[in-house]
Amino acid sequence: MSDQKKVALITGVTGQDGAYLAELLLNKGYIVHGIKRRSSLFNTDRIDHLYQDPHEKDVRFFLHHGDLTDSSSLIRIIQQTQPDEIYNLAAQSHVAVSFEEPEYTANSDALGALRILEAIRILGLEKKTRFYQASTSELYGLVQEIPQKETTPFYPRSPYAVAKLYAYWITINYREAYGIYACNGILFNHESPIRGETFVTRKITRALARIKLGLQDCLYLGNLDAKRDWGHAKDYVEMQWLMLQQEKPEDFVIATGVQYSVRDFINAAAEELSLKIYWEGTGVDEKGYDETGKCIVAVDPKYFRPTEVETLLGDPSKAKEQLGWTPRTSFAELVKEMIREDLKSAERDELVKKHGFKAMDYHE
Ligand code: NDP
Ligand code: GDR
Repeated sequence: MSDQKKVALITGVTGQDGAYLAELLLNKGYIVHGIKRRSSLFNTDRIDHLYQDPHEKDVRFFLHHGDLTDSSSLIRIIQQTQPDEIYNLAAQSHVAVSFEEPEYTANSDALGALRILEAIRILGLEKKTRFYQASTSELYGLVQEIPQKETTPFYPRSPYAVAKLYAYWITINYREAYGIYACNGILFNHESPIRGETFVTRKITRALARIKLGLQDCLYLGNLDAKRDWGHAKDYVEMQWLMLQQEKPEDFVIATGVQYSVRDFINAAAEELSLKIYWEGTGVDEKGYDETGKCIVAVDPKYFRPTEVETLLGDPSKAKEQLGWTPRTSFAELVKEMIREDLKSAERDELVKKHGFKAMDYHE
C-alpha cells in the first residue's frame, strides 16, 4: 500500500460482518469510517474493541450517525469522508422479520443501495469510489440449479430476498450506466460467535449451551429440514475486500460448497457439549430428547416461514479461480468455536443467576 492511506466506509459496521471487516481493514492500514444507527441502548458491542478515543493521535476508526433510509445523512457522510471503498453491509437482514416488516425491509435493503450509488454519482465520485453490495444466496430461493453459481437464475422467496434482488440489479446497472466500480458478493450463510442471536445457528449454540448448564429447558425451532451452506464470517469478509481490489468489477459467489441441515447443525452442536439427542416424530411434531428422556428441542410452527428456502448449496469455483480464495474454517470448526464462546457466556449467566439476577432470554 502507498503512503496515502486508503479510506473505507462501512454501512452496517455494528453488525456481524461490519465488525470483522472493520478489523480486517484497520489491520491493513486503512482509515475506516462506519455508519451506525441511533439507538436507545448502546449498539456497538461488536466493535467496542476497535474503538479509538478521538482525542488521541493517529486515530483511524470513526463512527458517524446515519441510516440507509435517510439520503441526506448518506450524502453528508460520503462527502465528508471521500471514501475509496464503500462496503454496503447494512440491512434488515432477518428473512423471517422481512415478512412482518416488508416495506421497511424494501426501503433499507433495496432503496438503501440505490441511495448510496446515487450519492456517489451526485458527488462526482464515480471514478474514485468503489462499491461493494452485500448480495445473498437468498436470491436463489426456490433453487433452479444445484449447486448455485453466478449464472444460476434467481427465484427470491421473501420480501428480504426481493429487496436484495433490486439492490443486486441496481448495482449492476450503475456499473454499466455510469462506469462505477460496483460489484455484488453473493454470499451464502456465514456465521460466527458474534452472529445475531436469532439466526438459527447462534440460536442453537446459545440455547444448547444454556440447556447444558440448566439455564434453559427447551429450544424451540421451525423447519429442521432446511439445508444451508454455512461458512465462517471472518473468512467471508476477506472476500468482500478482495472483490474491490481487482482490475475490473465482477460479481462472485462465496460459499463452502458443502451443505448441512438445521438438524445436522443441532446434532453437531450437541456433540460438542457431550449431549446426545434422540429424535422422534417429523415436521410439526418433531422433538429431540436427551439421555434422561427430557425434551430439549421441539418444533414450534410459529417459526415456519410463509415461503421457505429449503436448500442452498454454493459453487465458489469462480472465486477460487479468479481470486485465489478458499474458505479456511470447516463446518466442524465453526460449530466448535460458536459452542465454545456461547458456553463461556452461559457460564457468566450461571454466575449471575447464582447471585440472584436473571439473564435475558431470546425468543425469535
Ligand atoms: P447483521 O444483521 O448482523 O448486521 C446488519 C447491520 O445493518 C447492523 O449494523 C445494523 O445496525 C445495520 N442496519 C440495519 N438497518 C439499517 C438501516 N436502515 N440503516 C443503517 N444501518 C442499518 O447482518 P450481517 O452482518 O450478518 O450481514 C451483513 C450484510 O450481508 C447484510 O446486508 C446481510 O443482508 C448480508 N448477508 C448476510 C449473510 C450472512 O449469512 N450473514 C449472507 C448474505 C448476505 P444495528 O446494529 O443498529 O441493528
Ligand atoms: P437465513 O438464516 O434465513 O438463511 O438468512 P436463518 O439462520 O434465519 O435461517 C436458516 C434456516 O433455518 C430455518 N430455521 C430457523 N431460522 C431461524 N432464524 N429461527 C428458527 O427458530 C429456525 N428454525 C428453523 C429457517 O427457516 C431457514 O431455513 C441468513 C441471513 O443472514 C440473511 O441476511 C442472509 O442473506 C442469508 O442467511 C444468506
